[in-house]
Amino acid sequence: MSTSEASAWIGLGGNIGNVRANMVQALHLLARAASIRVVRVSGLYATPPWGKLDQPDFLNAAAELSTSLEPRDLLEACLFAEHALRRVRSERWGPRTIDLDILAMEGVAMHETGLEIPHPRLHVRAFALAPLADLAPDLAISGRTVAQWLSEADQGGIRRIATAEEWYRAAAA
Ligand code: A4P
Ligand code: MG
Repeated sequence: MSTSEASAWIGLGGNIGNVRANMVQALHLLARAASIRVVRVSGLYATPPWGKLDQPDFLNAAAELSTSLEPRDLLEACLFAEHALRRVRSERWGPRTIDLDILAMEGVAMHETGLEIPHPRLHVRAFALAPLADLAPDLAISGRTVAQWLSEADQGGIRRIATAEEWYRAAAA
């Protein structure tokens, strides 16, 4: 295992229950791991459902982490936090209390069963790109920057409803 730290960006989303509280909790659970630091958090976005349309709007955000974990172990930490928040998987792209995706990781490009980094659908999803652009607009994903992908994506209905200060730091204080 590598001992040096790398930046990682995760996407948070959900559309059942108190999603904002679940996101704060999820970040606290990740930060509790000795090998993960939460460096910065994006604004909070209300987003229309993508993929499966007959479900409530989502809340989405992103966070920049610094971690010495290998990608598989970071995924395990994300799955653990989802499980702790009683995430129930029913249908693909269906409603959820919390979803944590690894969007990108510094120096990592992997396409393995069960783990792809950068996230394979990131560049076409404004709900993930908009919060990520708060943190890393110049990050290169598949040959373009996050800001460039966002400008080409369908941003219809996406609204920034709170700053990081309002939704995360206030809850953490
Ligand atoms: N997996 C592979 N790569 C990754 C990665 N980079 N990060 C695997 C996280 N997981 C990754 O995920 C299934 C498996 O993907 C994981 O166990 C892991 O091994 P899941 O979260 O159980 O399944 P899912 O989320 O239902 O499917 P999928 O395709 O990952 O869906 P997404 O991409 O998470 O999309 N609309 C709006 N507005 N906002 C949303 O947040 N989210 C979704 C779900 C659909 N529509 C949405 C939103
Ligand atoms: Mg997912």
